[in-house]
Amino acid sequence: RNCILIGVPVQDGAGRLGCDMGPSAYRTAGLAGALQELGFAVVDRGNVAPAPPSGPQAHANPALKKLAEIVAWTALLSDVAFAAGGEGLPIFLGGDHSLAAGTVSGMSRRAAEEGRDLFVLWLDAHPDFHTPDTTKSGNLHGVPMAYATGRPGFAGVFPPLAVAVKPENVCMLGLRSVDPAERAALAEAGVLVHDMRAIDEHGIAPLLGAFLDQVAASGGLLHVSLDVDFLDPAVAPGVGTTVPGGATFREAHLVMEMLHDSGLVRSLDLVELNPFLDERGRTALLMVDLAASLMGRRVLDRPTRSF
Ligand code: DIR
Ligand code: MN
Ligand code: MN
Ligand code: MN
Repeated sequence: RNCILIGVPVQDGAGRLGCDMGPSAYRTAGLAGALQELGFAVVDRGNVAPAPPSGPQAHANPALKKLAEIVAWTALLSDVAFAAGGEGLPIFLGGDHSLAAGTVSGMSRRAAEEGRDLFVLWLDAHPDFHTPDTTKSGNLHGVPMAYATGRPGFAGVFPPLAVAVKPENVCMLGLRSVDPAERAALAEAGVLVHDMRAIDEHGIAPLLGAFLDQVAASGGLLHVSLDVDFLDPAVAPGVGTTVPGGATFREAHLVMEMLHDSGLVRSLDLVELNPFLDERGRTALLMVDLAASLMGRRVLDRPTRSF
């Protein structure tokens, strides 16, 4: 019942400033106290930071922004996640979504160390499945899942990947903004993707439930990466890349409570919160409530599924 909070104030992967304030906002919104109330021993490690790169890193795609900086964050976070994943349940307080290049690759190595597969639940409006060659915006928060699943285009650019996540072990939920190059790459890789239309047609519970059954059946570890823009902007305005038509307050809570009941979650990213764009902390508070639900806060007791 160890919970490790790790602040990751990276903002160089996003197109605008402000995500560096995310870790402070989660602390101000009471994340540690909420977890302690649920019975966890909480250790807040403070914020981590890589040494600044000595100079820019060259690449054929002139659109790329802050490549050397994000490469440094990825190398650091991969080691931090691998270590923390062996000591308790790490919660990475972003920071923009580029941090997942490090956290997912580090947790993948951790799972392999235990002789198991890493599974990833990606809750996001975007698949973040660009490579350094295909991104048009050049914002590197758009590439972490392509990196972590070992897509071509990262060799000699990003840190070498110890253990790639199998694309079929990834479930993306909530997609509604997918660039053409990402759509093609997702289909080719065989990632399980549920866009908002799938959620509307089937409901979110059966889609998530089928994935959790798959994780349980394989005995894998589950990493959850929650991007604020998974949520509808009406309930979560504090993010730089709002996309209309996102998950509702109730859908998001249902996802978190199902994740808790599964007993499968080993690590969590809370990413893309931009406190500069928030309304009096409401997005930070909602993200804390969702994290608490994932960690066991509930209305009435229900049987926990024992896998
Ligand atoms: C878009 C937006 N696909 C890009 N990506 C993200 O810039 O490549 N927004 N991750 O949050
Ligand atoms: Mn994202
Ligand atoms: Mn997003
Ligand atoms: Mn709840």
